[in-house]
Parts: sequence; structure tokens; C-alpha cells
Amino acid sequence: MADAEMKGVVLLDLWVSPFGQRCRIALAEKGVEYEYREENLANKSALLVKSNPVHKKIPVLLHEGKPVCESLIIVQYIDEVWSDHAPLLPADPYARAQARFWADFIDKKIYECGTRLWKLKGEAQQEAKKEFVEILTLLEGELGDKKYFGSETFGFVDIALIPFSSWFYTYETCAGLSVEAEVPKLVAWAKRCMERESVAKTLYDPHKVYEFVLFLKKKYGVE
Ligand SMILES: N[C@@H](CCC(=O)N[C@@H](CS)C(=O)NCC(=O)O)C(=O)O
Ligand SMILES: *[C@@H]1O[C@H](CO)[C@@H](O)[C@H](O)[C@H]1NC(C)=O
Repeated sequence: MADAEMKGVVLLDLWVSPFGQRCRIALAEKGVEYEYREENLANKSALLVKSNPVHKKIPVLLHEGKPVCESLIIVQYIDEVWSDHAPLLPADPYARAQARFWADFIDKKIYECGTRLWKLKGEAQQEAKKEFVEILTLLEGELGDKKYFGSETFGFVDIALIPFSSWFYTYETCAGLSVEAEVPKLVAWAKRCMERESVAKTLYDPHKVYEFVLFLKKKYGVE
């Protein structure tokens, strides 16, 4: 392994990945310096394959040569290692369990349902749309009138969800949906998150994300 990988922090990532963006936001919140390495998923680096032999997916965080995989696990690892900065997870065990529950809910639901919104057509797409609104409504209910999911402080659940906000435009355009009309409080929360430097400098223009999805549509032969 090269010297740079044995020392410090390296992130194997892909610009548009909401999973990778979670890690970038967490590293920025903690003020960690790291080397960002863009992967080409059509031709993965030997380091990626060696570091994540099970899934062979980005993101991977290399800390002093040791790989950590899976974005939510990486964010929790970052929280534990750089514990001298403001915590991302609450201290109370019950509150931690709740935060993990919602992050897990986001993981199980948003990406998969969102993918159906741009990949499918007709009735299947309508079904996905109904489900997507239900998912967002549940999340909006959990947010309630709080500033962030972690009440006054930006934290774990916010980090799990916010990268998907730059995909909302794509979902809306592909499926004929207005996220703001359905869940206005959630959209207001996303705007609040965007005021944080860690988020603003990590997320991409929703139109750029849409262009990327158009490229994916071509690749998968979706109309
Ligand atoms: N559950 C994983 C998901 C990561 C993931 O889906 N990564 C995608 C890019 S967004 C990937 O590397 N795909 C490459 C492949 O499947 O070959 C996480 O949270 O880190
Ligand atoms: C894949 O990447 C390797 C190393 O970065 C390079 O040498 C090789 O030519 C690439 N293969 C293709 C098919 O692009």
C-alpha cells in the first residue's frame, strides 16, 4: 500500500453518490483533513476492490490504512474517532437508538424507491410515487417542528438524509411530482441544512444530478 494510504485519511468516492456525500459532510463537520479519490465504477481501482472485497462499492474510508465500509458505519466511525468535535449522534442510548432507526429507515426506503421513480413508467411508477410520498411524509412527521432531526443540532439523521435532497428535482421531473407541495416542512429543513458549509460545499446542483440520471437512463435503456 502506498504511503498516503497508510497515513491519514483517504476517501474512495464518486461525486454524485448520496452515500459518499454523507461521509464528506461528516468529515467536514468534524474538520478532518483527508484525501478525496474519485472512483470510476466502470473500472474500479485495485485499492477499492481490496478495501471493500464484499460489496466492491464506494464509499470506503481508509484511516491509517484500515478500510471502513458502508456509509452509515463510516459516519458513526468518524463520530467516534473525532470525538473531540461536536458529536453527530446523541449521547443518550435511547436517543442514539432512535437516530439509528431513522437512518436505517432512510437507507431501506429512499434510494430504492427513488430509483423506481426514474426507472419505471406507468402504473409501476405511480405506485412508486405514492410510496415515495408516504416515506417523505413519515420523515416529515419525525422532524415535526424541530430545526434538525437531532433537535437543535445537525446530526446523524440529517446527514443520512440530506444528500437525497439534491435528487428531489430528478424524482420530480421523472415522475411528475412536487416534493415541496407534499412535504413543505421537509423542504424547509433541506434549505436550513444547505446553510451549513459542510452541506453546501458537498451537494451538487440538482440539474447536474438530473443530467447524470439521464446518462444512467441511456445506459440502462430507459426511455
Ligand atoms: N449501502 C451502501 C451503498 C453504497 C452504494 O450503493 N454505492 C454505489 C454507488 S452510489 C456503488 O459503489 N456501486 C458500484 C457497484 O455496485 O458496482 C452505503 O451506504 O455505503
Ligand atoms: C482501468 O484502470 C486502469 C488503472 O487505472 C488502467 O490501467 C486501465 O487501462 C483501465 N481500463 C480500462 C478498460 O479503461
